[in-house]
Amino acid sequence: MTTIEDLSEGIRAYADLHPKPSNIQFQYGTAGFRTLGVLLESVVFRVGVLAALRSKKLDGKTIGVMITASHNPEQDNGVKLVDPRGEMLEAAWENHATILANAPTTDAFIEVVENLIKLTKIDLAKPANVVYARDTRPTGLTLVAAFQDGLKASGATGRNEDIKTTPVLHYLVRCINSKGTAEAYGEDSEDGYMRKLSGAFKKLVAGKKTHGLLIVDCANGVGAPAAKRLAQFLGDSLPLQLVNTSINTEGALNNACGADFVKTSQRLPPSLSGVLRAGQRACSLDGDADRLIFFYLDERNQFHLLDGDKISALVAAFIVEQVRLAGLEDTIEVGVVQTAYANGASTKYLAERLPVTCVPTGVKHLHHAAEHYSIGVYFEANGHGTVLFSPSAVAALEQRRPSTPAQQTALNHLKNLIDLINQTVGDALSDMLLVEVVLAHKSFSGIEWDALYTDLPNRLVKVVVKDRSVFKTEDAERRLVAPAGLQKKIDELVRKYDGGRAFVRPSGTEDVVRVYAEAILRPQADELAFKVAGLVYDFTGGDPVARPREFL
Ligand code: 16G
Ligand code: MG
Repeated sequence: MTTIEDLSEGIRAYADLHPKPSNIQFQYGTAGFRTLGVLLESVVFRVGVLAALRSKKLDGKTIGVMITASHNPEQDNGVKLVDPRGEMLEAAWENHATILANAPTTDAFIEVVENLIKLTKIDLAKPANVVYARDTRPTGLTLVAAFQDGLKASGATGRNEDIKTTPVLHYLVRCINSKGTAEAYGEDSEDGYMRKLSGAFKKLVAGKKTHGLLIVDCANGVGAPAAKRLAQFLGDSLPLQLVNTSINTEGALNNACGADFVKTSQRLPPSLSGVLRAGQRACSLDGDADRLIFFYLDERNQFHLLDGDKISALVAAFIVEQVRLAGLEDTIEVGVVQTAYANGASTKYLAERLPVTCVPTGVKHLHHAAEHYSIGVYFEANGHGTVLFSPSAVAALEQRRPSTPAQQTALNHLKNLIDLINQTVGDALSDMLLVEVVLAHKSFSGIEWDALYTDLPNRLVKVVVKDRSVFKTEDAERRLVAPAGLQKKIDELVRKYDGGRAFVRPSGTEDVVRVYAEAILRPQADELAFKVAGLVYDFTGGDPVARPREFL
């Protein structure tokens, strides 16, 4: 397609097959478009056109598209775009995506496409290349077909990767675009990814003891086939027992299992009771395998969560240690990025050892902040995160001439970590191997890892309000600026609680306001959360009769 007329004609030939539902407004949010899968056909068709345009805009570089709704219920689906280096879509284009998705008719859609081409000065003569994949959801295949129509309508070349994890798709995008350059990221195939990760893992644990069988809860999602393949590559270096692998059982995806279930309900997936033994460690992936939560049962069969904060503490301390052992502490600064949801005890533990930054919720904020450190460790408490090695850190590692065998060993470890850790996005399988490396090096079981610090009791509640857009935050979402006066009331309340901390923010993914509270004692954390929720409810002029009982 080299002219606007050709493109308009192409779109006209397909767009009416995928009309926009009239009563819905779509929004490209923190995780792309996400809603009931059956409502998304028009959106994915248009994302096909958008991905083609994005590729043309970037001189034919390959753009990634992932069809997934991650940890959401099985009937939901979603779609997001991946930029050429494997990172999330540039913010300005999120806006373009929303506009394209909401054009009410084919004519209106063609008009906004033409406007976008003019506005962003796209040369339509450039090629368009797109690689795409989906998770295991039942609506995935139909949506892929609609998406392919979008590619056909715009004359783009598509590469169908079928069922893949979100992090593998990000990996592939980076590999394809960096092929043949000095920054070549790896072989552009899932097996290439498996080889890279497992190869680095084996080098990092050579001569160390891993702690027996690791149970992996695959959330009955796309992580299951990927973990199965990874287990073959790992062989004896890390025995895995995969559970919740039923990707074809209706209703099973993310149902009472997976990282989101474990983190939110703070308990063992019922499917693991009788499977997980006391002292043994296990981990849960989410529905698209970009989030990871560990846990174990103690000798009294009590459940213990090892969440993103615990992963961050374990990994950051290990990397700091290796940098020091390599004699590079003056050259490489390791820093950590968290959000307001990070447990206060984790922030204290980390801040005593290295610089810590707090940013608003959402992976893109953490990712960008982590890029400012030479080695940036970022994890959300919910288990999404990774470690970024900056070009200057990579160069420092390459140039370093070690003067002792111990320095040489630490240097090798750091270089292998670059290969082990997915540099494009949080990756449950890569993070799982990373945790296992550190545990093997430290001879830690889950119990010693958990003992790095003790979580402050905390409570998360959501409040349904009339209009969540009236809630405005500052200071990385830790304080409210609107509605006026509410923050002062929260401050007065928090002061009454020993070790109390609480904050309120509008959700980016649901029509609710979230309240987080922590305190030294469990009942106090609960009480503080509910009292703040009550304040939120009152301030939004809610009907007192309808005021939920637990907020009283
Ligand atoms: C999205 C974000 C996740 C964040 C969550 C918060 C990405 C890829 N995902 O799932 O990072 O923790 O939203 O949800 O950015 P909330 O705004 O509803 O609390
Ligand atoms: Mg996910």
